[in-house]
Amino acid sequence: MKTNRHLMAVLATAMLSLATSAQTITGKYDIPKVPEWAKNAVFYQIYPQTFCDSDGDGIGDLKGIISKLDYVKSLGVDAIWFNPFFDSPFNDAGYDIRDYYKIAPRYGTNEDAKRLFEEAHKRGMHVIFDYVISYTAIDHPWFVASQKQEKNKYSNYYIWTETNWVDPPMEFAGQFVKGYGQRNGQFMRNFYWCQPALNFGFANPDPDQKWQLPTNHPDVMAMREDLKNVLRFWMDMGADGFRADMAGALVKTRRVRGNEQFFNTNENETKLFWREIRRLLEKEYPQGFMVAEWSYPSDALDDCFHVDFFHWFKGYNDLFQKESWRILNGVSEGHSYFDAEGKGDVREFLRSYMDQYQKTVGKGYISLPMGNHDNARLGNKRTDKELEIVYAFGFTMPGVPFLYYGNEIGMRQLPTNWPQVEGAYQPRNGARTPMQWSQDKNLGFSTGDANKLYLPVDPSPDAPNVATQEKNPNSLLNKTRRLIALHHSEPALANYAEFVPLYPSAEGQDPYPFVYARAAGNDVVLVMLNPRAEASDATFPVNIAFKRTKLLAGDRFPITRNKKTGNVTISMPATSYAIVKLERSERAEHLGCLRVVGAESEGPTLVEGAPDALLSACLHSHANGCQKHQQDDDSFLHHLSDSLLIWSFRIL
Ligand SMILES: [Ca+2]
Repeated sequence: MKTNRHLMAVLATAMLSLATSAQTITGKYDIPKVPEWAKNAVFYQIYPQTFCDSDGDGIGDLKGIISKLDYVKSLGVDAIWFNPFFDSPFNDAGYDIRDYYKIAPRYGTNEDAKRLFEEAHKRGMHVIFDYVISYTAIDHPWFVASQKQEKNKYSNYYIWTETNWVDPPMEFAGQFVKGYGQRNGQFMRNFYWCQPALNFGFANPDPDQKWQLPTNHPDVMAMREDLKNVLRFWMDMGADGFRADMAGALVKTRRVRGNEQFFNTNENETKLFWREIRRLLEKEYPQGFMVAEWSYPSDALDDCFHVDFFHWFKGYNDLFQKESWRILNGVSEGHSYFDAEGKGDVREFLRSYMDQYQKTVGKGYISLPMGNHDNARLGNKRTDKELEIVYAFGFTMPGVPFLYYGNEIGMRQLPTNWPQVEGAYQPRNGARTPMQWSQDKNLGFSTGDANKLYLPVDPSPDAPNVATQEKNPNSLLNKTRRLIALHHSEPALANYAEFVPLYPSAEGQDPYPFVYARAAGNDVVLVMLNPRAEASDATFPVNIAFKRTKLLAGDRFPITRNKKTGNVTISMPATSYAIVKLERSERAEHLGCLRVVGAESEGPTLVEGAPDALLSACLHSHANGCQKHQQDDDSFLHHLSDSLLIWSFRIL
C-alpha cells in the first residue's frame, strides 16, 4: 500500500503538471453570448469612398457597393462593416459626422442605404455601420449651438471650460482648443482639433473645475439619449449592429493624460454606458452585434461589446508593422514577425494576447484585423505567398476575422508621397486607394477622369485585380476564399474554438516557426507558420494521440510524432505554412496516458506516453470488467494487475 500511495502521488503530480500546462489541448470551449448569426462570422470591411463608383464622379458610392455585393458574398464572408457614410465636411474622411441621420450625398441617399441593407440580407449577409459617438464634426448643429455664448439645450453637449483665459489643468494639456466661435471657453477635442468631444461627463470630477460635469448630469444624460436614438434609427433602417469608433474614452477623467484622453480613459463609467447600449440591443434588437475599437479586450468584453479590435497595441505591431515604412508614425520599432527577413519574435505578442485571451475567453471575441483604414496595407513589401501566410494566421486565430477590402487580392501600400486627402496623412492615404476590379480604365473602379478620383489607383503595370485573379485557381483571391471556407467548415477553426500556442514556448528557442493548436471537442487542427525566407525546424509537445495528419491548406513537409514522448517534430521550408487536422485513432479519447510498471518491491518506474499495445490492453481489460475508478476530474485509473497501472483521462 505504501508503494501504491507513492505511485498515486507521482501520478497526481504528473496529472497536475499536464492539466495546468498552457500547452494542453483539451478541446473545451465556451461560446460567448453573441447573436446566433455572429457566432462564427467572418467580416469584410468596406471603405465607401473607394470601393466602387457607380456614377463616374470619382468617389465610391452605395449604388456601387450594391453592384458588388455578389462579389463580396463570393468571398464567403458573413457580414460587412462599412466605414462612416454619413453627412460630413470630410475633414477626417467622414469620421467627422455632421448629420447622424443622413447619408452623405456623395454616397447616395437614405433610400440607397436601406436598399444596401436589404440587398445584403437577400444574400445572407449582415451589415454593421460605424457608430462614431465620442465626437462630432465641428459644424454639426449640436456644436454650432454649443459654441454660442447664450445658454441653450446644447451648451453642455460638449466639454467647455469656463473661460478662454485660464487653461485646463496639466492632465488635459494639448486636448483643448481655444479661440473658436462665440463662447468664452475652450472646448475639448478628439483626434483632430475640428472633432469636438461629446460630453459623456467625468468619472471623478475635480471639485475645483466646475466645468467637469458628473456622468449623471441631466444635460449629459440628454446627450446620451440622443445618441441612443441615432442607434435605433440605423437599426430600424436594417443594420445588424455597429462598430464603435474609439469606444474606450467616452467618459473623461483627470487620471490619465495626453492621447489616452481619447483612446482609453480606463474608467468604469465608460463601461457602464456601453452596458446600457448592450441592454438596449438585447431588449429592442436582440440580433444586434457590437464591435469595439477599444484595444483593451478585458474592459471592452466585460459585458459591453461582443468583439474588440485588438490592434492599437504593441503586439499587433510585433506581428505586422514594426518597420518604419510599415508603421503609422514612421518610426521603426524593430522587425515584424511576418516578414521574410525573419528577425521578428512572436512571443511579445503572445504575452499580451494570452493575458487578454485568458481574461475574456467565453465572454466575447478578440479580433486581430487583417488590415484596416488606419494602417498601412498588409501588402506592404510582402509577396502574395507572404500575404497568404498572414491570412492563414488571420483566419485560424480565435475571434472574429475582419478582412480589409482589397487585401484578398494583395493590394499594395501605395506611395506615401501621394497627396493626403481628407485627413488621411501617410501612410493611411496609401491604404485607402480605389479597389482594383479589372484592367479597365481606373482599374474598373470608376469611369470618371483619372485626375478626379478620390485617390489615384495603383499605377504599376502588374497591379493586382479581381478579374485576372478570378481566372486563376491559385490566385491569392481564390486562396483567401479557401481559407475563409476552411474557417467555416472546420469546427476547430471556429471563432470560439480553443486556442493553444505550442511553439515557441520558451526563451532561447528559435522564434520561427509559430505553431498553435485549435480544438473543438475531438476536432484538433495544428497551424504552422514560417513567414521567414529560411527553413525552420521545431519540436513541441502535442498531448493528442493521432495516427496521421490531413493537410487542409498550405504546404507539405515532414511532420513526425514520437509516440513515447508525444513530441511532434516538423521541418518547414522557407516561406511556408500548413493547416493540418489530426486524425485520431478510435482510442483517442484516452489521452496523455501514463504507464506505471513495477512491483512493489522494486518501486515504480514512470514511463510517459502510452504505447498503443498497452492502451489496447487497457481498453480490453476495461471491456472485461477490470476495475475503473472515476476521479473527480473525469479521469480514470485502470488496475490491470498489481504491478501494472494505467492512468488515463478523458479529453471530453
Ligand atoms: Ca460616385
